[in-house]
Amino acid sequence: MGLQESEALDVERIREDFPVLQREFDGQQVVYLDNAATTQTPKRVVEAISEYYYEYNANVHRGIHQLSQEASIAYEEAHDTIADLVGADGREETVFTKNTTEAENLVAYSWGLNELGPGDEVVLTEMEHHASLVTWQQTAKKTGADVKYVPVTDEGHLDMEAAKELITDDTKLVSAVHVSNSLGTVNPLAELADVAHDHDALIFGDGAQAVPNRPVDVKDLDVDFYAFSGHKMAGPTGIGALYGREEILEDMEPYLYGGDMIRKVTYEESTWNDLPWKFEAGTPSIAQGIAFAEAAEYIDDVGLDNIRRHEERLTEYALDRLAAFDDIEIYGPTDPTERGGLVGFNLDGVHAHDLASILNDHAVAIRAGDHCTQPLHDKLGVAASARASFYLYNTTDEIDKLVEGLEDARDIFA
Ligand code: C6P
Repeated sequence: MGLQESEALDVERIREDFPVLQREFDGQQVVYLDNAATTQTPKRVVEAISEYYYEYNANVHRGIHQLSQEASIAYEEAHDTIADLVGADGREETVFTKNTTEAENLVAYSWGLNELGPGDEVVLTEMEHHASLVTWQQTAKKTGADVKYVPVTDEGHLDMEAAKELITDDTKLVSAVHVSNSLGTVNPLAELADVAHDHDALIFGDGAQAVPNRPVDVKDLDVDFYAFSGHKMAGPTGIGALYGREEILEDMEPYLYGGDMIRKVTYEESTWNDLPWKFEAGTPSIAQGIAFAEAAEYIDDVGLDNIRRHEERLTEYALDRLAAFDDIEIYGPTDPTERGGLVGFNLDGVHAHDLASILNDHAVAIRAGDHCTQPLHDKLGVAASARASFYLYNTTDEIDKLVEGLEDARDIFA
């Protein structure tokens, strides 16, 4: 299979949008398979940033002058675009944050510290990223609440029967990763939301690995909070979003205090601005916010269903090729339609870091480590795993190069 053969996407055309993919190391063209960490940025997103700086760089919500008005409108409209991307009811439900991690912390500080107490429970999954796991673990410690974990089965799925037992009337929040960044598992978030709501608990969906590569509708999922990062969806670093149900965000305390998040300030008292600005204190990441919206439009133009199908196809191909070796252990579900576009694995006798280093000699970029899921790796009985993760510009030829690199690693360590 080659570059042209993707049924879902014109990959050859798409690759022209990403100049970095032309880079060569020692005469070898880079094969970028570290997209779950950060995706590459298409020209039009980079251009949105330079256009802002060249044409209308100014602070937002502060100036009467033309440049500030243009910047304010573009920054505000970026919220509408991001709201549309995930089916939120508008900018009121769409807070810009630095990334997914900050969105988790925003809810933990603003909601968790005020709403949780002794006897309350927060239910997470065993496959949570540290962004959620550490945040809720520490929030529980501060408030006296307990944390429980929905187990992961040997096949890499959430044990939903156990989830139904664990989520009780004591549960105040369920936080679950939508697509696991280590196993690739797509979790039944809507089903978890039903269980949480049956017990009057809120549910937080971590969409860092879902929004970039599949259609997401927060209303269909019926989640109360949902977070994602710009840099994993063809956008810039330094920007992400928190979706929150409007009535919940209205009731929440601000996360950071300062300029722009207030309505009226006296020496004694302050009142808060409208949503979402109540949660965006100080000068925000204006260029990044505008480029975030450009990235959302880019992936929407390509078609999120097309991206999902393309990733499924690449995942199926990678799973097939890797499964052909009996010294490779693959983590997560075996069915490519039940997982996102990434494959975590280990090659017998070769540490994941050594593997990544040998692959780097082949100009193949993968990630090795615990992928910020240390407890999950402990459960798998390994300190680290190698992970190849795909995006809309990857090809089966690139997966062949990954496999060539693995064969080289095997020869070196044999
Ligand atoms: N995962 C990875 O290589 P930030 O860093 O805030 O943009 O995203 C945090 C995060 C939260 N949830 C999930 C499921 C994630 O995958 C990530 C980021 C990267 O897997 C860096 S550890």
